[in-house]
Amino acid sequence: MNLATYLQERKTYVEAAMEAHLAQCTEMPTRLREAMQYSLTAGGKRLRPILVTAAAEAVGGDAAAVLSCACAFEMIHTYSLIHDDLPAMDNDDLRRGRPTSHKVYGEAMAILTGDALLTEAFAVLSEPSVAACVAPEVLVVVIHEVAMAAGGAGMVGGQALDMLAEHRQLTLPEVEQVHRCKTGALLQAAVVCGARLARAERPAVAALRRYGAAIGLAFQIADDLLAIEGTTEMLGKKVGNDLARDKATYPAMLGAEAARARMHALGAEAVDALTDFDERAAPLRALARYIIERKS
Ligand code: GRG
Repeated sequence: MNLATYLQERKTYVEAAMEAHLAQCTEMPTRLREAMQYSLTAGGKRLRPILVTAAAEAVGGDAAAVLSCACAFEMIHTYSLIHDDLPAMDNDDLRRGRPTSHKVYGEAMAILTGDALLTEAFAVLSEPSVAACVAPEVLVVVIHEVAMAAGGAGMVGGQALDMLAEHRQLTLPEVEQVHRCKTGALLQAAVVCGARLARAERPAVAALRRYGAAIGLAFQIADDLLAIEGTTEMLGKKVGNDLARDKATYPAMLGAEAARARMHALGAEAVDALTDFDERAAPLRALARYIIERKS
């Protein structure tokens, strides 16, 4: 398979679905909808929604049937970026190559935009057209998985741990815990939810959970390496912020080479988790490689 073509096709597919959804959100204030649209359409790799569709297909499901769930993951991810960029957090001016939400809409509206995207994600996940096609017991499990990954035990909790750890010496297991929650939880849940909606058997879900955990941590190590070795043009955001804030990362703790070795080992672990899957998991295998080799 040609990964570049696959990624581009999937990106277009997911973006069209998000645009269509936003066009239907006519009951919210126009300015809020504009701000949601501004951040949602700013680009980005769309990795989480692509993982939802790839995982569904890996277990014999259909990408179209999990498209709402895919959009929900991108909405949650985008909300986290908006809030992460706020002056109270990372105070960044640039995201996805554009001025950050609070720079354009002001802090209060940026907070509300993040809140609305998070809430909208659950509306999309549970909208009647989805609920009509998915067994209620499956949908409830998926909604719970998303909530746990996004909330205090997952992404938000990881962000809190990260914040509390600034200027404090963390151990490597503590750094790993921060990464697994802050970044890994949502990536892992994207894979698991795609598979669950496609009615995957229990062993397949367990294998995909292992795959998701490995790519989740590898993704963050890759991100931390890019933060040292990348440029603003490549990444669409300011580089060097983590160093300035004295954040604990794998490269900072182990050095770039050892961090890279750990990242490659995690990539291999992810591919290994897919041993019992057939050719339909080819995109997931390619995505594991992409996550560690990406330049943005
Ligand atoms: C709830 C405020 C709040 C934060 C949650 C995810 C997160 C924690 C903060 C976002 C900032 C950050 C550095 C997160 C680590 C995960 C990460 C590298 C996000 C960037 O993801 P990409 O590279 O972004 O997939 P694109 O723009 O391609 O979608």
